[in-house]
Amino acid sequence: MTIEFPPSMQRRRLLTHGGAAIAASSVLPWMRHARAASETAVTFKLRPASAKAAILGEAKPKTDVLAYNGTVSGPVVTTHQGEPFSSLVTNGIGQNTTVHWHGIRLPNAMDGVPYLTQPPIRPGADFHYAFTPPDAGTFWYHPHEHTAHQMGRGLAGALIVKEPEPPPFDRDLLWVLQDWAFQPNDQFVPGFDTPMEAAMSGRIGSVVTINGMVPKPITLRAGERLRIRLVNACLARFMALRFPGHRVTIIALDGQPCHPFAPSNGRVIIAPAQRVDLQLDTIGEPGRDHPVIDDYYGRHATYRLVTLSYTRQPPKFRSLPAMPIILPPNPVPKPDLSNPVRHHLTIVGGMMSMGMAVDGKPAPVWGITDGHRKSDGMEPIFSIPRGRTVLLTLENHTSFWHPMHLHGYSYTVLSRNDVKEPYPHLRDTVIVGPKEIVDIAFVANNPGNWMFHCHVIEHQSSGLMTVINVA
Ligand SMILES: [Cu+2]
Repeated sequence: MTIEFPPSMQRRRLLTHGGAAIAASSVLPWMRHARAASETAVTFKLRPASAKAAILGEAKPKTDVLAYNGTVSGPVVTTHQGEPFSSLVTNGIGQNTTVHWHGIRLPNAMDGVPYLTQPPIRPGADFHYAFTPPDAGTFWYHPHEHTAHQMGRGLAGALIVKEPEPPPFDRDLLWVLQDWAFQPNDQFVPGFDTPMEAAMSGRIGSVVTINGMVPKPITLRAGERLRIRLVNACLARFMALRFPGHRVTIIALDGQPCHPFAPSNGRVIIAPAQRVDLQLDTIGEPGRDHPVIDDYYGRHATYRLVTLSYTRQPPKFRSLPAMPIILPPNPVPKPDLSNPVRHHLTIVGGMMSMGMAVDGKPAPVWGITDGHRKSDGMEPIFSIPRGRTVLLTLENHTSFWHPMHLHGYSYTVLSRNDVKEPYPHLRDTVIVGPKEIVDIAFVANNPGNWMFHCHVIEHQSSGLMTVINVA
């Protein structure tokens, strides 16, 4: 089984070696003896730079983008659970940048947050990232400096950490989802990160792409079992994907395997920065087409994301659907809820709290408070003793949805509005709806200063961020 990408995205495989057995312990692999450097001398080179991309299809003019190694979305970085990985990033754009390896539980110095975990990578300079991913799953990478401008122009890519033993899917599909606001001349609408975008729901583009291109029909054969890895790399767009004619099963969230479950009302909700791994059994008839629909923003904004197009071949010999495939669990330590450290953070701001910007125009103000004070830049809002379980209550006082991302950790989502989650699961980015209260918990086993922020990028850049310290 291989991970399939469009031909334009195929890249040489990075680290290919036999799978090492992963001990299911709470000890993070980088704390164990790393393998000799000579065994893993391969370094994945990433160079963000200006490029032109055929986002709208080959027949249309190309769009000026920012791209890792010349492709939008970026090259698929494939690595292996528990094995050392490294990447040399050379800044080819005229602006500071960094790379954040979203969802990976890695050492703080490798987290890619400028002025917090590293100095920014200046134009022409480089930075060497190295870490050993403890968890197999679907992750991604993107800049954490001038994020709305750089990610909004194309800088984002998938990071796949493979299981030691490949799960028995017939095919493994990757869908990096991005959206774009185009002008009639096929270039981006200028003015990323505007006060208006920040005050509302962020920049939501009109063109949605899979792996950097307006999708063509995806060919399927009846009787196959597919893994579909969804990565929402949009600045601000939420999605609710429906697969009429199919039953889909969610098998992992934010890279972390979960107890397989059918999405509520058949809608696979995926917020900016979230990932969902689906099992889709191709139970359609040979020769038939089935749409994939996104109806997150209601009836008037519903559109067909892509068409699943069955070949005329007879079904592969198999009776489908069968039981869902359960992915092996990752070694994330279980929270001890008998005596947790408790904290409560409140999300405030939005349209109703426009402040005054320097130029006299109103500017939105978002923020996170602990009840006494508002978060202030890179100053930690609280500190947790290492090894303790944290029970963190997130309260959203605003009228907007916020996908809240904690760096360096995968946390358990316990409850919403005091109602236990039907399927307890791990996340690195959880949606906190308008006026909603969400309880999360994690074992603070990874020391450092970790960013905690909304992944609607325009919200983050106008204040919806803070830092949590693990001492
Ligand atoms: Cu937000």
